[in-house]
Amino acid sequence: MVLRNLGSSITNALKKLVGATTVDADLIRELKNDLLKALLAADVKLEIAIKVADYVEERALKEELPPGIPRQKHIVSIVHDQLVKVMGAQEEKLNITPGKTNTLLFVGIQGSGKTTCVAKVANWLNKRGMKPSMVCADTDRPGAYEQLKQLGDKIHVPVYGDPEAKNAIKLAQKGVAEFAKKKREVILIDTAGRHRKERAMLKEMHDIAKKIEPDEIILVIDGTLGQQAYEQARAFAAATDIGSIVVTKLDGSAKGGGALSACAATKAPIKFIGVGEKVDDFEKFDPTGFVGRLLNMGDIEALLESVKAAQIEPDEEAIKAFMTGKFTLRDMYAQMENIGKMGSIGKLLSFLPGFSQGLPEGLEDTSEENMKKFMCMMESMTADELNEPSIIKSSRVDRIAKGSGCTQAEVKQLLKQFFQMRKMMKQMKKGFGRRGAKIPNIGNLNALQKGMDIPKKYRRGK
Ligand SMILES: Nc1nc2c(ncn2[C@@H]2O[C@H](COP(=O)(O)OP(=O)(O)OP(=O)(O)O)[C@@H](O)[C@H]2O)c(=O)[nH]1
Ligand SMILES: [Mg+2]
Repeated sequence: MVLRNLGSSITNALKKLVGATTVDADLIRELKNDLLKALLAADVKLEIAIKVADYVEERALKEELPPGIPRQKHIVSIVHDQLVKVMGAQEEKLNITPGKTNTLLFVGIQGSGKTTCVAKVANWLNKRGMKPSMVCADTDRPGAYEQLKQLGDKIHVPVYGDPEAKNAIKLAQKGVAEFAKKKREVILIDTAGRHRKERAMLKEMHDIAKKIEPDEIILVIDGTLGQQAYEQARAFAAATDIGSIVVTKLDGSAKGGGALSACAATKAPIKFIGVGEKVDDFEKFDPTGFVGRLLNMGDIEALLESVKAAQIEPDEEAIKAFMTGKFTLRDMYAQMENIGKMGSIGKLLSFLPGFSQGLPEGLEDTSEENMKKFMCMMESMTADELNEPSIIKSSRVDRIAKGSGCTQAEVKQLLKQFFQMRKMMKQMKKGFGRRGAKIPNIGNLNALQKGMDIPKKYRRGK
């Protein structure tokens, strides 16, 4: 079903957010647009998609962070919450009171899956030890009674109906009286399919509901409907009091977004979903679990954890040392170890004062391999060398190269980059005054590009 695609495109948008070094208004707007696109692609009605996306943006921008929660995590939970809210917030039970006769009235357009759904719910109740029964109040569709009877025989649930009857209201009343007498706990009433523009049919539905006074009216919606689902649901909600929704046919190529729109139109919760033609192809609907699976929350949580593990704030001393040029290979090594947990070189820069923007796109992969080599080389160095790399002359270069399985040129490359970086730090310090502990936000990468020997093709503005 396409709702899964909805899930994966939102998941991708969330992963982009989680992996970002900084979360600013631009990134939140990007997330909002991705969310909007994903909802529209899943056939969610435009107004509803806009409402969800706008609300996510507003909350992400305005809400204060709960203590100890990273902004990324907070925004992920906002997206999750909003989607759950659209779907009805919590798992809802059928309105059934044990020990009394409960009536459930099923309504919906032609072919939406009502009759199948009546049998599915009856089967579901039967398996849970209740005593269901089914009434065919469809006087419109040829063979309606036979269809329900066949299903009833299969699931061992009694069926009331009269293929010759013409009055659906009377038929429903008779059926309810019959099963109430027999002390069946739940009476499920199947009705004729109707179109939202067929006034007489909608009135008939309204009249059945008025006479029977069911404990719950269940709107059966075809999950493959798409955008029309909203208007359908609204017309039904206007004609009668919809208590819950069952979305059917979510097994095939259903986009499912229509169902989300239908929920918004009736304000009624989805209680079950149909996922196939057989009576057992039926699931209880739990919005939190559903959205969690849809968004692949397990994956996102794991990613959030890895980001947290890598988010080791540089302390004041480290920043001072950094800014006064006392940056050693040891510091570089420690930073790289942190990066290893994250697997992204761009993240290194977010630890360094002033480089909140990360590396230009495309550079990360190339550099990551170099970084691994650099780490091997550093492991072959002595403590003195790590503390003061300027003592590394040619014989030491040779030893380090052999010890790390790298070439001498590569060792020299590491040293060159290190010294350039240290020089750049000194220059930055001059540029930003003497308050070394303050983190400057330079907002561009020019200085870094000069300092890090970035290949021309990756440089900005070249
Ligand atoms: N794939 C799939 N097919 C379904 C599902 N639910 C119902 N169907 C099929 O949809 C078709 C219509 O189902 P019905 O239960 O007869 O629909 P209805 O709303 O009672 O139809 P009318 O009484 O004519 O208005 C049948 O072929 C069912 O097998 C479902 O969850 N998945
Ligand atoms: Mg039917």
